[in-house]
Amino acid sequence: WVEPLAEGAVILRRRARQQGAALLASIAQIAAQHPFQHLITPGGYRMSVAMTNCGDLGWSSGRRGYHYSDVDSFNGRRWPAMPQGFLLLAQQAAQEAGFTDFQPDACLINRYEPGARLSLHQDKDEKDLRQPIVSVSLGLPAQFQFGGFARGDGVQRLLLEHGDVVVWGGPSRLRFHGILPLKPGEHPLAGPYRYNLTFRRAR
Ligand code: MD5
Ligand code: FE
Repeated sequence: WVEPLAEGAVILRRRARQQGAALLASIAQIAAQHPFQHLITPGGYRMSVAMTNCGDLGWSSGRRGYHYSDVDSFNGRRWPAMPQGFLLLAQQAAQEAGFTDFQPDACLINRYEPGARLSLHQDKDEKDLRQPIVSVSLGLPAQFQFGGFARGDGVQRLLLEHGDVVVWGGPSRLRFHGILPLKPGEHPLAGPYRYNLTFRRAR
């Protein structure tokens, strides 16, 4: 069932729960060829979140900035195709939230270990910001911070749990957001981690 969070943003609680094990198995397959990496920010910091990608394009960060690339800088090879189940889930969730014809070409896979966090930021490295972002949470729960359109605006907190799907579109596409440091725990399917799949139309 669809629960509006803000204009353009809806949460589909537990929407992906029944597919959780299959999604995690696909993540493991992708990571076997394209390992999770702690990327370096343009400011020179090592990210506490580890990342890999699938789809035509993958998000990356380095000293020269943030960008999308069709190859993994770890091994110079193209990212693996999005598994059919990833694409179907992203497209169905977008549709349920009112976004038809969502054609993601990038899926960033974030892995949070205990203490890992994502500080407040906006996602604006994509060409067409009218396209929504679909995010799928798996494994350990995390506190999500959901802010306004300026860094200093107040933030709402939202607990994101295994199987939760959020569609960020319309004006909410450009809200500041982040993840508070992950609390340690053990998830029956994901072990000590939280994973997040982020589906985007990058170009
Ligand atoms: C996560 N990842 O839980 C989040 C899920 C990232 C990232 O933020 O950039 O990898 S995506 C949450 C999101 C995306 C776009 C807009 C908004 C939230 N928003 O307006 O709040 O690992
Ligand atoms: Fe983000």
